[in-house]
Amino acid sequence: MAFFFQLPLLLLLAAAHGAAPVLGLTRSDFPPAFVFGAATSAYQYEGAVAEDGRSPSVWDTFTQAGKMSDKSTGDVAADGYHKYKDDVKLMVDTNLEAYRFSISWSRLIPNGRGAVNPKGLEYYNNLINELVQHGIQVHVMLSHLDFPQVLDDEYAGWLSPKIVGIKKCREDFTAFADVCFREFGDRVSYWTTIDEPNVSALGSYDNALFAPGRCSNPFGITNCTVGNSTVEPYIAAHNMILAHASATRLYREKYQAAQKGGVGINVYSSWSYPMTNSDVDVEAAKRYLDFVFGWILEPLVSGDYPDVMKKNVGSRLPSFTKSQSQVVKGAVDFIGINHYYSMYVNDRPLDKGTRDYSADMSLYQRASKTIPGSSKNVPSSSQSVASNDTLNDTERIEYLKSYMGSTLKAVRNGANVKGYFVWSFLDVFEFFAGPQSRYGLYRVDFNDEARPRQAKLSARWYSGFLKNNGSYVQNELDSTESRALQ
Ligand SMILES: *[C@@H]1O[C@H](CO)[C@@H](O)[C@H](O)[C@H]1NC(C)=O
Ligand SMILES: *[C@@H]1O[C@H](CO)[C@@H](O)[C@H](O)[C@H]1NC(C)=O
Ligand SMILES: *[C@@H]1O[C@H](CO)[C@@H](O)[C@H](O)[C@H]1NC(C)=O
Ligand SMILES: *[C@@H]1O[C@H](CO)[C@@H](O)[C@H](O)[C@H]1NC(C)=O
Ligand SMILES: *[C@@H]1O[C@H](CO)[C@@H](O)[C@H](O)[C@H]1NC(C)=O
Ligand SMILES: CC(=O)N[C@H]1CO[C@H](CO)[C@@H](O)[C@@H]1O
Repeated sequence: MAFFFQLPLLLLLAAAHGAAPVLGLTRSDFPPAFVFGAATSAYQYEGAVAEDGRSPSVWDTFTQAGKMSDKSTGDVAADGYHKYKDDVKLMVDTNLEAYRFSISWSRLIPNGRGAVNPKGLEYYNNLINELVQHGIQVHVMLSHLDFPQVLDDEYAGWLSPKIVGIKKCREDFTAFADVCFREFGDRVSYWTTIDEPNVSALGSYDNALFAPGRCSNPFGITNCTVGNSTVEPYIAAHNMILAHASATRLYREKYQAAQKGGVGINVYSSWSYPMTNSDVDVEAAKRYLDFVFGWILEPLVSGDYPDVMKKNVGSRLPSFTKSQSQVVKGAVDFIGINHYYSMYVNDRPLDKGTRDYSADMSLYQRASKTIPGSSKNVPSSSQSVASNDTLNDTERIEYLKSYMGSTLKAVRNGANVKGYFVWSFLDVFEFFAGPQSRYGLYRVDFNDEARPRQAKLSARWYSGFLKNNGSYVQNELDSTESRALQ
């Protein structure tokens, strides 16, 4: 099984955990077939939300209702729908070897199922052709948090509470995947079905940070009026796993022989460290991994959820029928690992009352061993880096160096890692904070209608690394720095 690391440019803890930069790291230290890329996603990048036949996704509804803390929307985002050709040129400047983007389901199939939108098809064909012509390997994500609003209206999207609904959701996702494999599979060999099911299940159905924003009190960030935080995240993730498996099976049966590609899923993957050496904390750190990775990956490996999840969640955790279990088991050609940071974990007795996913984990987590106050989401220190709008983003370069160095160590230790993708190629509309959060190698000016791009120092650095086999010779960095800052 192969792994693609897809590392968002967040901080930091990994640096404290043996991710020290490997001195003398060069492109050719990595196997030639290893790919270095960068990524974006449809809603975050494209804009043009009401253009050329695209129908709304749940994120349009969510942001247009003013649910982002800064009231921002992705209506224009980075305007990639109109600027993709220029962006591919920037990718060429960056010597990017691979690019991962996602397909807007509601642009390609506006009714959620049925007729394909010719304009949507044309856009993705153009983008893919542009990449192929420039020798950039194409990686496609099928579902990156956005989802046609019509399907949410019809059967609550990933929830599909009735059996028929569940089946239908799977059918619709598989049919969407089928269109993508059929139309683009001659040029695309790397398919990821679903981005971070954990994040999507919890953000959308537990804490309501993400569209469609369902939750039940007291678990949401808002006054919850619709949803059920104790059960819905588990149902959603269950359906995502089934949908993933179903699309994978379709690809294997219908396309793989001719197209020779593969299908994977990507998981959110913070590592955990026990806060103390006590048995209960060590146990809690393992339980954390079972909840974070195991929730999604254990079914794909063994056909069932981790035991500790079954125990703590009980009847709220859906179960796989025998035949579902067979479809799910082994349904993955590669795994994408989205890594942001690691957590310190303490045991906490299981609450007796109403529990959601966090409570089911039965632990406390915090981003720092020394700074108390646990963070439910990202450590605040990482937000400050993302909100730093400087072009002189030396911290981002340090972060990349250190993660790439650790990835190289893993490769040398025998890990079958096949690639590394930076999140994000350019600044995009971030799901957590709209345009306030900037992870891009390229800066996008969201205050300017034309959305101009500017290379950050990290783009120059990455470009040099990829081109010059060694690149971050200091004097070169100095000269690119002055160029980047002009
Ligand atoms: C929460 O929403 C409900 C239903 O819309 C409303 O009746 C209630 O007043 C709201 N509570 C608060 C604290 O806003
Ligand atoms: C959520 O679902 C569970 C299990 O069906 C049920 O016991 C609970 O009352 C529901 N909670 C809400 C807020 O609807
Ligand atoms: C860029 O940032 C680094 C580290 O913070 C600093 O040493 C350097 O002087 C800065 N360069 C410019 C041109 O501001
Ligand atoms: C932004 O980052 C630069 C260099 O990476 C640093 O010098 C500067 O202090 C940071 N600014 C803020 C507001 O954190
Ligand atoms: C790249 O650099 C490494 C280390 O300096 C060197 O061993 C290798 O031969 C170089 N490869 C190429 C293709 O230049
Ligand atoms: C346990 C775990 O990793 N949960 C993460 C899943 O995604 C949410 C974002 O919605 C994170 O906040 C959680 O930490």
